[in-house]
Amino acid sequence: MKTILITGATSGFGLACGRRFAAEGWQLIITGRRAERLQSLADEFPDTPMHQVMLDIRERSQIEGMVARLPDQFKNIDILLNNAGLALGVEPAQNADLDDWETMINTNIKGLCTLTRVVLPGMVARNCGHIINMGSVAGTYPYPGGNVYGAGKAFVKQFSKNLLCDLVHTKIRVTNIEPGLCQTEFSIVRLHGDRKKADDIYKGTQPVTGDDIAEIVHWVSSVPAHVNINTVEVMPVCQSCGPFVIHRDPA
Ligand code: NDP
Ligand code: 8X3
Repeated sequence: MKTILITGATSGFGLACGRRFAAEGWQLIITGRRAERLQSLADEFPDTPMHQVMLDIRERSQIEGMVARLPDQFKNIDILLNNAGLALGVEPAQNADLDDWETMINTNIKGLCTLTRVVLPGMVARNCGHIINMGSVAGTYPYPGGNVYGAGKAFVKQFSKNLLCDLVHTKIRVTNIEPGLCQTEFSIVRLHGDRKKADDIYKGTQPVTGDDIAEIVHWVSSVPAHVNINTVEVMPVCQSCGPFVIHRDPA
């Protein structure tokens, strides 16, 4: 039975991927801070072996402890899905909350790097595995208020490509998924719990869903073993890029 470790399996993409891989007969290591949500995912699939770990990805000691204490049955990780992450705030840089910036950096960059570093030696020793990172279109296209969130996803993009360089002599695959407008709890979190404002973001659109992303994550992992999907950029059909903005001084 193959094993996938999913960070952020309590909501959105991670939860949808958990359901998808469980339905495909994989066993799961599911992580997140909300233990009751991990339990309810496990309850949905009583026949699927699921190892639940309440984990704050910002804490190196928790990551090291989780991997060191994996039960034998779950030690050989086939896919690491580095999905846990968040955006906080939409303020311009000069007004942004430094605590929000620190949380994004510690979650989206530090947490992702630390877990990757801790899991990789096992994959290299077995000469197999797949690291799937959750990047974002924000890592490629700048927008007002994207500041540290977008810069963090640009880090994830480059980290993914650099991993491929270090692992070129192995059979390990690395993929960066870069979604655009998707409806999950993402906007509620970004807007500090303002559900009305979060709902407004999706008004009149048909956003990408968690299930759509789970389909893509499953697809990148099921192409032939000699094929590496480096990057998948995905937007809903209703989304595109804007023109350059030019500020002109009054004549
Ligand atoms: P959700 O808010 O629905 O899910 C985020 C997940 O991340 C939750 O399971 C949450 O778990 C987990 N998480 C956040 N902080 C921590 C932490 N400190 N420790 C452990 N887990 C944490 O959002 P999405 O599913 O949309 O987001 C998943 C990923 O996709 C993120 O990396 C996001 O940046 C990225 N993304 C999202 C897009 C979107 O529009 N939705 C588009 C592009 C990329 P818990 O709170 O239980 O700890
Ligand atoms: C989430 C997509 O455009 O809100 O990463 O930054 S966006």
